[in-house]
Amino acid sequence: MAAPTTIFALSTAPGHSGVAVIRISGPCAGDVLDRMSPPRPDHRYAALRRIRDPHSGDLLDEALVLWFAAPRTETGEDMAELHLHGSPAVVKAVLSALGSLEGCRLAEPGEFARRAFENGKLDLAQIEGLADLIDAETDAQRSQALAQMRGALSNLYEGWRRDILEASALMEAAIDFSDEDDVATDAADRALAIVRTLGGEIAAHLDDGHRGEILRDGFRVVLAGPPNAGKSSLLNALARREAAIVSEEAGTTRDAIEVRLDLEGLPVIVTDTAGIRTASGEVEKEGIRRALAHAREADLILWLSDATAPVATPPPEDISRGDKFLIPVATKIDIPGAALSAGHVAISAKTGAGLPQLVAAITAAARDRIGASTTPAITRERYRQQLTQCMSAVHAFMQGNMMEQELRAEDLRQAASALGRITGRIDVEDVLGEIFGRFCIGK
Ligand SMILES: Nc1nc2c(ncn2[C@@H]2O[C@H](COP(=O)(O)OP(=O)(O)OP(=O)(O)O)[C@@H](O)[C@H]2O)c(=O)[nH]1
Ligand SMILES: [Mg+2]
Repeated sequence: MAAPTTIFALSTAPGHSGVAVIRISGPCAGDVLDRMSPPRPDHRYAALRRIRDPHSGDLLDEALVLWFAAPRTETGEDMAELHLHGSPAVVKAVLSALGSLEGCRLAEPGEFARRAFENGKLDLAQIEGLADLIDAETDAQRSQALAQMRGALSNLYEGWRRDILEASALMEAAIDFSDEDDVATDAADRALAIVRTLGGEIAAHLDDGHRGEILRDGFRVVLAGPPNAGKSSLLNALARREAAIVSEEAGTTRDAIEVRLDLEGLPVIVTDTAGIRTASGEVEKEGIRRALAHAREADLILWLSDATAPVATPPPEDISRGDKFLIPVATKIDIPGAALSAGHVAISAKTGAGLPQLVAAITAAARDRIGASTTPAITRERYRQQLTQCMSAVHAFMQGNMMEQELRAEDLRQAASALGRITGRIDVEDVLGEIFGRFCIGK
């Protein structure tokens, strides 16, 4: 294999900032420092240096420079960091100087993480945890992502894979000793016992109510109800800004409008939708179709009714999935004569009355679904698919005929491969591009 090229990129957000960090990884990282900011600091030390253009000798910046010698680095390669003054002009000048050096080029999105994976520094599940940590917006997301990056899921899945490999070894022994009945039966029984326990653990892990995925993606709350119920007014009150247009005209909202809230560390996405009624216009009809679709996919529906309306409109049958998924809300209780009905959270978007109670009810529903469990949860559909495949191989093994030892050994191989694909131990070429491509440049 040819020596890898040396890659570099701005690793902090572009724009004006106090500091901008450029990272360099690859065999020339040390030479780059020797040429642009000599002398090179000691391994893992920082030093103040003048950064110069390697060809003209022009002074580009004065900066803190760090040197990390392979293999104890983030990517496993030689690495350097330049902590420049955070101005677009400084960054541009230094990037262009780096690009002029032979063997150096700008990194592609996710390329630092990819090298860390290829050099065995992080496995795929850990890298996906790292991506989630960079994207985390709330405290609970941060803590889930950090645990995953530090190996919480990888350790769980690798532990299970080791159990399967142990069962596989027992099945191989059963095959080798198939003419000695007791030895073969004994080995197969022990394999079966291991797989049974494991099957129970994986089934419990899969049956998690999608809490890890909801935490990662956000708990989805949909504001629904008849036109003019006050949905957009409530959205604005929750967001504390004029996110949606409010008017006394019925049928104002057409497109679904989303705001993201952080409720006690839990990520909550609130969506305002078109008022549901029998509409005649095509645009409004499409708005209502979308409103119903959002409501069906919601983790929680707030069904709003105007407390001053003569008759309350009940939610349509096809969006109600039981009490757990719907909170009835009576709106506009500041208006004299508003009638309060039992079981409703009563609010006024105008005065703010009842909003703390409503927010508390949303937070409680989100906490109930996401939970505060100490065991790591499945955070991606990719893991769920592999775990499901693993489970079907485990079932095939448990239900299959133990006399057909080769077939049972094959079941176990498939179960182990499914788990290995999550951490990237095997067969992962097809998912790599997709996973790393979603990172920004410099990660
Ligand atoms: N007094 C009072 N008026 C309110 C309150 N909430 C909403 N309104 C009024 O009710 C009317 C409709 O409010 P919107 O928030 O636009 O209602 P909506 O449910 O989004 O309506 P559509 O988008 O048409 O479905 C507006 O004139 C609001 O000012 C409230 O708490 N108190
Ligand atoms: Mg509206």
